[in-house]
Amino acid sequence: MAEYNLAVIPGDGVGPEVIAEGRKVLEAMAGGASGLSFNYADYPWGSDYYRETGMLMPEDGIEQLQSSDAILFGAVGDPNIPDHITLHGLLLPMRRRFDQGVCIRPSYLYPGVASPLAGKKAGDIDLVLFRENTEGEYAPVGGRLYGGTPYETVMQTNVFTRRGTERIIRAAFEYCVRRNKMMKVTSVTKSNAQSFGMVFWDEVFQDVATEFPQVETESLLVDRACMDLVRWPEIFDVMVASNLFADILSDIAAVVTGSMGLAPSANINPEKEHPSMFEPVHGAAFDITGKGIANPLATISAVAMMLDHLGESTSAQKLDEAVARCLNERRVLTPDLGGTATTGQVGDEVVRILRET
Ligand code: GGG
Repeated sequence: MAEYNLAVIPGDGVGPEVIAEGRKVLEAMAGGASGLSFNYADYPWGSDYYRETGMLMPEDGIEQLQSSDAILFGAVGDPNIPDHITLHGLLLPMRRRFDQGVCIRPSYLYPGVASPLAGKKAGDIDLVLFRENTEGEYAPVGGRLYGGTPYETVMQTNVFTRRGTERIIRAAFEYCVRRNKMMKVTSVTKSNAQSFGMVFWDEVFQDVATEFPQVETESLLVDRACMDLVRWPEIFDVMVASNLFADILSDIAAVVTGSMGLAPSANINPEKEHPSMFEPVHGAAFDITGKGIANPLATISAVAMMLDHLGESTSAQKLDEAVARCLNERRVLTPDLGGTATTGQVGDEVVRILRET
Protein backbone atom coordinates (compact mmCIF):
# COMPACT_ATOMS: atom_id res chain seq x y z
CA MET A 1 0.00 0.00 0.00
CA ALA A 2 1.50 3.37 -1.03
CA GLU A 3 0.54 6.04 1.48
CA TYR A 4 0.91 9.75 0.71
CA ASN A 5 0.67 12.78 2.98
CA LEU A 6 -0.96 15.60 1.08
CA ALA A 7 -1.14 19.23 2.17
CA VAL A 8 -4.36 20.82 0.94
CA ILE A 9 -4.75 24.59 0.63
CA PRO A 10 -8.13 25.37 -0.95
CA GLY A 11 -7.50 29.14 -0.67
CA ASP A 12 -9.92 31.73 -2.00
CA GLY A 13 -12.92 32.17 -4.30
CA VAL A 14 -13.77 29.00 -6.20
CA GLY A 15 -10.65 27.33 -4.78
CA PRO A 16 -12.52 25.41 -2.04
CA GLU A 17 -15.23 24.37 -4.53
CA VAL A 18 -12.83 22.81 -7.03
CA ILE A 19 -10.48 21.35 -4.41
CA ALA A 20 -13.44 19.48 -2.86
CA GLU A 21 -13.86 17.69 -6.21
CA GLY A 22 -10.13 16.97 -6.47
CA ARG A 23 -10.34 15.28 -3.09
CA LYS A 24 -13.50 13.42 -4.02
CA VAL A 25 -11.68 11.93 -6.99
CA LEU A 26 -8.61 11.06 -4.90
CA GLU A 27 -10.81 9.26 -2.41
CA ALA A 28 -12.48 7.33 -5.23
CA MET A 29 -9.03 6.24 -6.43
CA ALA A 30 -7.82 5.20 -3.00
CA GLY A 31 -7.89 1.65 -1.68
CA GLY A 32 -8.80 -1.47 -3.61
CA ALA A 33 -6.64 -2.49 -6.53
CA SER A 34 -4.93 0.90 -6.74
CA GLY A 35 -3.12 0.25 -3.45
CA LEU A 36 -3.17 4.01 -2.77
CA SER A 37 -4.02 5.78 0.43
CA PHE A 38 -3.96 9.48 1.19
CA ASN A 39 -3.69 11.43 4.44
CA TYR A 40 -4.79 15.04 4.18
CA ALA A 41 -3.57 18.01 6.18
CA ASP A 42 -5.86 21.00 5.63
CA TYR A 43 -4.54 24.53 5.77
CA PRO A 44 -7.16 27.32 5.93
CA TRP A 45 -4.78 29.92 4.50
CA GLY A 46 -5.65 32.73 2.12
CA SER A 47 -7.62 35.96 2.22
CA ASP A 48 -9.94 35.14 5.15
CA TYR A 49 -6.89 34.12 7.16
CA TYR A 50 -5.32 37.48 6.19
CA ARG A 51 -8.38 39.37 7.44
CA GLU A 52 -8.04 37.55 10.80
CA THR A 53 -4.27 37.62 11.24
CA GLY A 54 -2.76 40.15 8.82
CA MET A 55 -0.91 37.31 7.03
CA LEU A 56 -1.90 35.04 4.13
CA MET A 57 -0.21 32.13 5.91
CA PRO A 58 1.54 31.83 9.26
CA GLU A 59 5.20 32.72 9.61
CA ASP A 60 6.17 29.06 9.88
CA GLY A 61 3.81 28.06 7.05
CA ILE A 62 6.61 26.81 4.80
CA GLU A 63 8.01 24.66 7.62
CA GLN A 64 4.53 23.22 8.23
CA LEU A 65 4.27 22.11 4.59
CA GLN A 66 7.82 20.82 4.18
CA SER A 67 7.16 17.23 5.28
CA SER A 68 4.22 16.68 2.91
CA ASP A 69 4.65 14.54 -0.19
CA ALA A 70 2.80 17.10 -2.34
CA ILE A 71 0.64 20.19 -2.04
CA LEU A 72 -2.77 20.56 -3.64
CA PHE A 73 -3.62 24.24 -4.05
CA GLY A 74 -6.86 25.92 -5.14
CA ALA A 75 -6.65 29.64 -5.83
CA VAL A 76 -5.69 32.92 -4.25
CA GLY A 77 -7.19 36.37 -4.71
CA ASP A 78 -9.85 38.55 -3.13
CA PRO A 79 -11.89 41.46 -4.51
CA ASN A 80 -11.10 43.53 -1.40
CA ILE A 81 -7.37 42.85 -1.04
CA PRO A 82 -4.85 44.06 -3.64
CA ASP A 83 -3.70 41.17 -5.86
CA HIS A 84 -0.02 41.82 -5.22
CA ILE A 85 -0.61 41.28 -1.48
CA THR A 86 -2.44 37.97 -1.92
CA LEU A 87 -0.09 36.61 -4.60
CA HIS A 88 3.11 37.60 -2.78
CA GLY A 89 1.72 36.43 0.54
CA LEU A 90 0.92 32.83 -0.33
CA LEU A 91 1.51 31.41 -3.79
CA LEU A 92 4.85 32.99 -4.71
CA PRO A 93 6.58 32.27 -1.38
CA MET A 94 5.66 28.59 -1.76
CA ARG A 95 7.02 28.46 -5.31
CA ARG A 96 10.25 30.19 -4.26
CA ARG A 97 10.91 28.64 -0.85
CA PHE A 98 10.24 25.16 -2.19
CA ASP A 99 12.42 25.93 -5.21
CA GLN A 100 9.62 24.89 -7.57
CA GLY A 101 11.45 26.30 -10.57
CA VAL A 102 9.75 24.14 -13.18
CA CYS A 103 6.11 24.90 -13.87
CA ILE A 104 4.43 22.59 -16.40
CA ARG A 105 1.21 23.68 -18.08
CA PRO A 106 -0.26 21.35 -20.71
CA SER A 107 -3.01 22.44 -23.12
CA TYR A 108 -4.90 19.93 -25.22
CA LEU A 109 -7.99 20.32 -27.38
CA TYR A 110 -10.04 17.35 -26.17
CA PRO A 111 -12.62 15.50 -28.27
CA GLY A 112 -16.01 16.94 -27.30
CA VAL A 113 -14.64 20.41 -26.56
CA ALA A 114 -15.05 23.31 -29.00
CA SER A 115 -12.17 25.71 -29.51
CA PRO A 116 -13.17 29.38 -30.00
CA LEU A 117 -10.87 29.24 -33.05
CA ALA A 118 -12.51 28.30 -36.34
CA GLY A 119 -11.61 24.99 -37.91
CA LYS A 120 -9.66 23.46 -35.01
CA LYS A 121 -10.53 19.88 -34.25
CA ALA A 122 -9.70 17.56 -31.36
CA GLY A 123 -5.99 16.96 -30.98
CA ASP A 124 -5.03 19.87 -33.28
CA ILE A 125 -3.82 21.78 -30.23
CA ASP A 126 -1.49 19.72 -28.06
CA LEU A 127 1.23 21.72 -26.40
CA VAL A 128 3.03 21.92 -23.10
CA LEU A 129 4.33 25.17 -21.70
CA PHE A 130 7.35 25.19 -19.40
CA ARG A 131 7.26 28.26 -17.19
CA GLU A 132 10.26 29.47 -15.20
CA ASN A 133 8.66 29.72 -11.80
CA THR A 134 10.87 31.29 -9.16
CA GLU A 135 12.55 34.35 -10.65
CA GLY A 136 12.38 36.48 -13.83
CA GLU A 137 9.83 39.27 -13.75
CA TYR A 138 8.22 37.89 -10.56
CA ALA A 139 11.33 38.43 -8.42
CA PRO A 140 10.43 40.74 -5.53
CA VAL A 141 13.30 43.07 -6.34
CA GLY A 142 12.69 46.77 -6.65
CA GLY A 143 11.73 49.82 -4.74
CA ARG A 144 9.78 53.03 -4.61
CA LEU A 145 11.24 56.43 -3.80
CA TYR A 146 9.80 59.88 -3.21
CA GLY A 147 6.20 58.64 -3.16
CA GLY A 148 3.59 61.38 -3.51
CA THR A 149 6.05 63.86 -5.05
CA PRO A 150 6.68 64.76 -8.69
CA TYR A 151 9.98 62.84 -8.32
CA GLU A 152 8.28 59.57 -7.50
CA THR A 153 10.55 56.81 -8.81
CA VAL A 154 9.76 53.13 -9.08
CA MET A 155 12.09 50.32 -10.08
CA GLN A 156 11.23 46.67 -10.71
CA THR A 157 14.12 44.38 -11.54
CA ASN A 158 13.97 41.12 -13.49
CA VAL A 159 16.22 38.37 -12.18
CA PHE A 160 17.64 35.67 -14.46
CA THR A 161 20.13 33.26 -12.93
CA ARG A 162 22.08 30.71 -14.94
CA ARG A 163 20.82 27.95 -12.63
CA GLY A 164 17.14 28.92 -12.95
CA THR A 165 17.29 29.57 -16.69
CA GLU A 166 19.21 26.40 -17.53
CA ARG A 167 16.95 24.36 -15.29
CA ILE A 168 13.69 25.33 -16.98
CA ILE A 169 15.12 25.11 -20.50
CA ARG A 170 16.69 21.71 -19.81
CA ALA A 171 13.38 20.50 -18.32
CA ALA A 172 11.62 21.40 -21.59
CA PHE A 173 14.15 19.46 -23.69
CA GLU A 174 14.15 16.48 -21.32
CA TYR A 175 10.37 16.34 -21.56
CA CYS A 176 10.68 15.96 -25.36
CA VAL A 177 13.21 13.18 -24.98
CA ARG A 178 11.04 11.39 -22.38
CA ARG A 179 8.00 11.59 -24.63
CA ASN A 180 10.20 9.89 -27.24
CA LYS A 181 8.63 11.88 -30.05
CA MET A 182 10.21 14.16 -32.60
CA MET A 183 9.16 17.47 -31.17
CA LYS A 184 10.03 21.12 -31.35
CA VAL A 185 10.96 23.33 -28.40
CA THR A 186 10.04 26.98 -28.88
CA SER A 187 11.76 29.49 -26.61
CA VAL A 188 9.91 32.78 -26.14
CA THR A 189 11.63 36.02 -25.13
CA LYS A 190 11.70 39.72 -25.97
CA SER A 191 15.43 40.00 -26.42
CA ASN A 192 15.21 42.82 -28.96
CA ALA A 193 13.96 45.07 -26.14
CA GLN A 194 15.26 43.40 -22.98
CA SER A 195 18.88 43.35 -23.90
CA PHE A 196 20.31 41.87 -20.69
CA GLY A 197 18.07 39.23 -19.17
CA MET A 198 16.46 38.00 -22.35
CA VAL A 199 19.58 38.05 -24.48
CA PHE A 200 21.09 35.92 -21.71
CA TRP A 201 18.05 33.59 -21.89
CA ASP A 202 18.50 33.21 -25.68
CA GLU A 203 22.17 32.32 -25.17
CA VAL A 204 21.37 29.73 -22.52
CA PHE A 205 18.68 28.28 -24.80
CA GLN A 206 21.23 27.86 -27.60
CA ASP A 207 23.76 26.28 -25.21
CA VAL A 208 21.31 23.77 -23.75
CA ALA A 209 19.96 22.95 -27.23
CA THR A 210 23.38 21.61 -28.25
CA GLU A 211 22.86 18.79 -25.69
CA PHE A 212 19.70 17.72 -27.54
CA PRO A 213 20.60 17.67 -31.26
CA GLN A 214 17.64 15.39 -32.01
CA VAL A 215 15.13 18.08 -30.93
CA GLU A 216 14.10 20.84 -33.32
CA THR A 217 14.36 24.36 -31.86
CA GLU A 218 12.88 27.77 -32.51
CA SER A 219 13.18 31.18 -30.79
CA LEU A 220 10.30 33.63 -31.03
CA LEU A 221 9.63 37.08 -29.70
CA VAL A 222 6.69 37.06 -27.34
CA ASP A 223 4.45 39.22 -29.56
CA ARG A 224 4.92 36.80 -32.45
CA ALA A 225 4.35 33.81 -30.13
CA CYS A 226 1.03 35.31 -28.94
CA MET A 227 -0.12 35.85 -32.53
CA ASP A 228 0.85 32.33 -33.57
CA LEU A 229 -0.85 30.78 -30.53
CA VAL A 230 -4.10 32.33 -31.73
CA ARG A 231 -3.79 31.76 -35.48
CA TRP A 232 -1.76 28.51 -35.68
CA PRO A 233 -1.64 26.89 -32.22
CA GLU A 234 -1.06 23.52 -33.87
CA ILE A 235 2.52 24.49 -34.77
CA PHE A 236 3.63 24.32 -31.12
CA ASP A 237 4.76 21.23 -29.20
CA VAL A 238 6.78 22.43 -26.21
CA MET A 239 7.22 26.09 -25.30
CA VAL A 240 9.57 27.50 -22.70
CA ALA A 241 9.44 31.03 -21.36
CA SER A 242 10.08 33.29 -18.41
CA ASN A 243 7.76 33.54 -15.42
CA LEU A 244 5.61 36.41 -16.72
CA PHE A 245 5.58 35.52 -20.41
CA ALA A 246 4.68 31.89 -19.77
CA ASP A 247 1.90 32.96 -17.40
CA ILE A 248 0.32 35.01 -20.17
CA LEU A 249 0.98 32.42 -22.88
CA SER A 250 -0.57 29.67 -20.77
CA ASP A 251 -3.79 31.65 -20.38
CA ILE A 252 -3.99 32.05 -24.16
CA ALA A 253 -3.26 28.34 -24.61
CA ALA A 254 -6.01 27.51 -22.10
CA VAL A 255 -8.71 29.58 -23.79
CA VAL A 256 -7.93 28.35 -27.29
CA THR A 257 -8.38 24.79 -26.00
CA GLY A 258 -11.88 25.61 -24.81
CA SER A 259 -11.80 26.91 -21.24
CA MET A 260 -9.62 28.19 -18.42
CA GLY A 261 -11.48 25.57 -16.42
CA LEU A 262 -9.55 22.79 -18.13
CA ALA A 263 -5.97 23.97 -17.59
CA PRO A 264 -3.88 22.24 -14.89
CA SER A 265 -0.50 23.26 -13.59
CA ALA A 266 2.36 21.50 -11.79
CA ASN A 267 4.94 23.50 -9.84
CA ILE A 268 7.84 21.09 -9.60
CA ASN A 269 10.91 21.03 -7.38
CA PRO A 270 12.98 18.81 -9.71
CA GLU A 271 15.53 17.94 -7.04
CA LYS A 272 12.70 16.58 -4.83
CA GLU A 273 14.20 18.29 -1.78
CA HIS A 274 10.86 20.01 -1.18
CA PRO A 275 7.24 19.19 -1.95
CA SER A 276 5.91 20.11 -5.38
CA MET A 277 2.57 21.88 -5.74
CA PHE A 278 -0.37 21.19 -8.05
CA GLU A 279 -3.12 23.67 -8.89
CA PRO A 280 -5.52 24.76 -11.59
CA VAL A 281 -4.15 27.59 -13.76
CA HIS A 282 -7.29 29.62 -13.09
CA GLY A 283 -7.53 31.93 -10.12
CA ALA A 284 -10.24 32.70 -7.56
CA ALA A 285 -12.89 33.66 -10.19
CA PHE A 286 -14.97 35.98 -7.97
CA ASP A 287 -17.63 36.34 -10.66
CA ILE A 288 -18.75 32.74 -10.16
CA THR A 289 -17.69 32.10 -6.56
CA GLY A 290 -20.45 30.43 -4.53
CA LYS A 291 -22.59 29.65 -7.57
CA GLY A 292 -21.45 26.03 -7.69
CA ILE A 293 -20.61 26.20 -11.40
CA ALA A 294 -16.80 26.37 -11.42
CA ASN A 295 -15.30 23.72 -13.65
CA PRO A 296 -13.38 21.25 -11.45
CA LEU A 297 -11.65 19.48 -14.35
CA ALA A 298 -8.53 21.69 -14.24
CA THR A 299 -8.07 20.71 -10.59
CA ILE A 300 -8.82 17.06 -11.34
CA SER A 301 -6.21 17.11 -14.13
CA ALA A 302 -3.78 18.75 -11.67
CA VAL A 303 -4.48 15.81 -9.33
CA ALA A 304 -3.50 13.48 -12.21
CA MET A 305 -0.24 15.43 -12.63
CA MET A 306 0.34 15.06 -8.89
CA LEU A 307 -0.18 11.28 -9.04
CA ASP A 308 2.24 11.07 -11.95
CA HIS A 309 4.81 13.10 -10.01
CA LEU A 310 4.40 10.77 -7.03
CA GLY A 311 5.27 7.84 -9.32
CA GLU A 312 1.66 6.60 -9.65
CA SER A 313 1.61 6.81 -13.43
CA THR A 314 -1.03 4.10 -13.93
CA SER A 315 -3.50 5.91 -11.67
CA ALA A 316 -2.59 9.24 -13.29
CA GLN A 317 -3.32 7.85 -16.74
CA LYS A 318 -6.60 6.35 -15.57
CA LEU A 319 -7.66 9.73 -14.22
CA ASP A 320 -6.61 11.53 -17.42
CA GLU A 321 -8.70 9.06 -19.40
CA ALA A 322 -11.70 9.64 -17.11
CA VAL A 323 -11.44 13.41 -17.68
CA ALA A 324 -11.19 12.86 -21.44
CA ARG A 325 -14.26 10.59 -21.38
CA CYS A 326 -16.28 13.04 -19.30
CA LEU A 327 -15.53 15.73 -21.90
CA ASN A 328 -16.14 13.54 -24.91
CA GLU A 329 -19.49 12.20 -23.67
CA ARG A 330 -20.68 15.78 -22.95
CA ARG A 331 -23.38 14.51 -20.56
CA VAL A 332 -22.21 16.33 -17.45
CA LEU A 333 -20.37 19.60 -18.07
CA THR A 334 -20.27 23.00 -16.38
CA PRO A 335 -21.56 26.15 -18.17
CA ASP A 336 -18.09 27.24 -19.40
CA LEU A 337 -18.26 24.19 -21.69
CA GLY A 338 -21.89 24.68 -22.67
CA GLY A 339 -23.34 22.39 -20.00
CA THR A 340 -25.69 22.95 -17.08
CA ALA A 341 -24.04 20.75 -14.45
CA THR A 342 -22.70 21.89 -11.10
CA THR A 343 -19.11 21.59 -9.92
CA GLY A 344 -20.12 18.67 -7.69
CA GLN A 345 -21.97 16.86 -10.48
CA VAL A 346 -18.88 16.97 -12.71
CA GLY A 347 -16.77 15.55 -9.84
CA ASP A 348 -19.40 12.80 -9.37
CA GLU A 349 -19.31 12.05 -13.10
CA VAL A 350 -15.52 11.59 -13.09
CA VAL A 351 -15.89 9.25 -10.09
CA ARG A 352 -18.63 7.31 -11.91
CA ILE A 353 -16.40 6.89 -14.97
CA LEU A 354 -13.46 5.82 -12.79
CA ARG A 355 -15.62 3.17 -11.11
CA GLU A 356 -16.92 1.94 -14.46
CA THR A 357 -13.41 1.46 -15.81
N1 GGG B 1 -4.65 28.63 -9.03
C1 GGG B 1 -3.86 29.67 -9.48
C2 GGG B 1 -4.12 31.00 -8.81
O1 GGG B 1 -4.68 31.13 -7.76
N2 GGG B 1 -3.67 32.00 -9.48
C3 GGG B 1 -3.76 33.33 -8.99
C4 GGG B 1 -2.76 34.20 -9.67
O2 GGG B 1 -2.95 35.39 -9.72
N3 GGG B 1 -1.70 33.61 -10.17
C5 GGG B 1 -0.67 34.28 -10.84
C6 GGG B 1 0.41 33.34 -11.19
O3 GGG B 1 0.25 32.15 -11.08
O4 GGG B 1 1.44 33.80 -11.62
